Amino acid sequence: MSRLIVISNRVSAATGGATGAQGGLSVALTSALRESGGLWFGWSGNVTEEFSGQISFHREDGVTTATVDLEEQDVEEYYNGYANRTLWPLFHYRVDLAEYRRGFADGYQRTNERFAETVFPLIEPDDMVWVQDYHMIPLGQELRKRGCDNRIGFFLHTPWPPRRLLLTLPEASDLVATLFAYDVIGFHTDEWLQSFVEFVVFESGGVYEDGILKLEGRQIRLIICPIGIDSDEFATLATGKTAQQTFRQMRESANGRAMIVGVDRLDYSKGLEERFLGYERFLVESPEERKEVFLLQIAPPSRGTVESYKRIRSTLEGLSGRINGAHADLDWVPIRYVNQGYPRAVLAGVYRAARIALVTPIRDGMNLVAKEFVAAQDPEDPGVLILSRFAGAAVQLTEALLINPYSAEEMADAIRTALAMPKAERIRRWQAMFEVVCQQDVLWWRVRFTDALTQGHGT
Ligand code: ADQ
Repeated sequence: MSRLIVISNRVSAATGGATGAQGGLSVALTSALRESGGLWFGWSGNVTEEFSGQISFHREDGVTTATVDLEEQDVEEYYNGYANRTLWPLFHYRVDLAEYRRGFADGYQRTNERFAETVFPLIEPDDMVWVQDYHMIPLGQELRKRGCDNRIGFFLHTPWPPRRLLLTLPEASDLVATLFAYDVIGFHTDEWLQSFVEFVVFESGGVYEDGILKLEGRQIRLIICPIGIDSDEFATLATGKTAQQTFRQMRESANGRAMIVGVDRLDYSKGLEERFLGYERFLVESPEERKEVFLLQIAPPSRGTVESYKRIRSTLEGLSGRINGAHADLDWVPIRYVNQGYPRAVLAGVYRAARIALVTPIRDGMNLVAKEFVAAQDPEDPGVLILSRFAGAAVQLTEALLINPYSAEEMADAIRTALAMPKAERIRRWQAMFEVVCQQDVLWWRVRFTDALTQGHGT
């Protein structure tokens, strides 16, 4: 068995990184790393005066992590800059928010070179290298330049944008070309994969056939590999003591009303503004039903130093204030808007107490909240999932009420449909979704990717 080397921007499972998917992801990767005796490399999250490439090793639960500090300029240009202000908005179709600056692009490239320089000496001849996410697109190529001929795979956790959107990025073709260094590239859905293929075929002259992309004398295997959650853990959490306690608290404070829940990082890609507007429309259109429900929106702030995140935060504060001001009564507030994170066990109890979940991103690579909600439900009396068509999860969770989040009307209709849905239908829909969530869990995802990497050595 080859050792697995995982490389991602942030390593620490406990402290939480940019993608926030630590729970299941770290469980899945940790077990693979433990079994294969590999290691996990990335940024420590710390800033140093001058980059030294000095690695801090840490060993816990049979897993070795190796981290490196970055200079302030790296963090500014690579992380806050190119990753969060250029690629993230662009990859979520928000060209209007994307900032294209040579300084960011250069800092991104430089930092990836630094990562490659640092991690390369740790890689042994038979190791399998797995690079995660948009922070590290050029890393594989930088490893190749240094003589690494190991199998190297790349997985993208976000959507891949359509060709014409990607073309707005000045260095798009060069960035895409760095991906040709990988042996396997994985996407959550066929849609993201096809967008990538279209770019490469049109702009770089590649040929795509039977899952293999051929160009520049190389063969790259492209796979659809939707990430899952640790469904066993989540279903167990949902009936545990903490979750039960939370469940009771929520039901008590709901006072007989149906709870609609939203749980998201405070990010413009999550469609929170659209969600509030859709919910407001429901309040206006359904005077009879509106006081029978309330919306609990949990949204811990993320990437708070970036201007577009400050803006979305203040927009949501304004909107929730306006909606509550216009509709609240002496004994009822339509939106409970909470800006903090909670332990997973508490979230599980919140999900279970909800009658409806609103998961309405304008774009999302996958969306794990949708899957966590499903896993946490009571099989005898499950809630209804209202899910954006533009989340990767919509491909698997077809029994959700699928909506277009840009349409407040569709959202309001879906809330009414969910409230009126007979128990038998709720159970039928939930069972179909629960089966997928359990079968295609995070372990399934990891094995699917590493199997492809084991077989698919590019030439
Ligand atoms: P994210 O954009 O962070 O991940 P998501 O998949 O929804 O989005 O994962 C969020 C995680 O954070 C969930 O596990 C959720 O429970 C947790 N979380 C959110 N709010 C929380 C709160 N208030 N308290 C505690 N925990 C909270 C990126 C991509 C996604 C993709 C994942 C994995 O953007 O599309 O699904 O990576 O590939």
